[in-house]
Amino acid sequence: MNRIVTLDEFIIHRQKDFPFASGELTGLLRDIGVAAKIVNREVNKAGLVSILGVEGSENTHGEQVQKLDLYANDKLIDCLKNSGECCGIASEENEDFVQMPMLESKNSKYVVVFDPLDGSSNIDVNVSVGTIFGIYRRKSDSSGPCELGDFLQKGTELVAAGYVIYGTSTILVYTTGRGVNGFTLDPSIGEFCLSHRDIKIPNRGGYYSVNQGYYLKFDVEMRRYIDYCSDMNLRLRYIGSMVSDIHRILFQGGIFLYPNTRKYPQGKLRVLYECNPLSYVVEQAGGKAINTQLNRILEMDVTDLHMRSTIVIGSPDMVDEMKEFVERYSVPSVNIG
Ligand code: P6P
Repeated sequence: MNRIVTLDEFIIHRQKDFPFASGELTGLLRDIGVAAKIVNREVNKAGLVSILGVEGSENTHGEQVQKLDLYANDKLIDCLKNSGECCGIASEENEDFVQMPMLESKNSKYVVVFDPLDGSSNIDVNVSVGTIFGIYRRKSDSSGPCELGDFLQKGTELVAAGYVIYGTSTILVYTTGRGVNGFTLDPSIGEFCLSHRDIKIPNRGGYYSVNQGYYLKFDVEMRRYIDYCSDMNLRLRYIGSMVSDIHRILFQGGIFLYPNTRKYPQGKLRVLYECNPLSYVVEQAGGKAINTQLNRILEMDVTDLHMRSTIVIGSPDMVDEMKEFVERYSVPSVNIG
């Protein structure tokens, strides 16, 4: 039987990969692990306590906020604030970035972005949800407060990224640019334990993941590709929680698409705390992530904390195939002056 390797032990051991690491990144990853355990506890008993149901408020995107969204957001901020390892955070639930108190002892070098509870509309029906996070090195002077520019960085600048999926088991998956590893929470000891070492995405898989309900609203090249997936007898799996759909694809192969629709002409998913962190993980596992203009997600300029993008992400051979459909069938937009 393999020896149990906890997340903390793994992070500290891997710190040696970063010769100039001062332990701050290690501390940040551990803080996120603690927050995930706290959120997991509430997600798992959401049906038992009165934190279900719509908070009533709306978040910055005009979406009804579930109480668990707010709870997860608060816990992540609290955990990151306590250790002083980061100077600021940007969250789906906050219109602007949040300045962390400048603890005298630390001129923290990092900022953290996260979607505290992705797919939260699934909470009430006990379907998997997740937390997505990314860590950037700040660009502003570490002697002062963080600035907007610290967050508006390309995905290629990510120092670390990952997600937690609260499903049949709770799994934390992350990368620091040297491969992808997964840790399953063992409730009996309250530790995330290494369960999926050096994850590699299959070159192709038997699933495609898209909201088929929007089919008639997709551009022609997207409809042609979805028809092709169906002709190839791929199975459609779409949970409405990006973390869950990407997690399946990471392990079984496949492709996830969220193209532009009339409601979301730029695409629905947010670049900073959904597309970039998940694209970083998928690329580190050998996959690809582009937008429907065929640009690499991680190289997109981030011009707003909540900017949205289309995304096509998953097994490399399948993303390449989809690119061929766009090149073959896309109708150049006619400039009518
Ligand atoms: P739709 C959840 O709200 C989310 O941001 C992603 O997790 C998910 O993939 C997508 O939106 C679902 O959107 O329009 O298909 O309901």
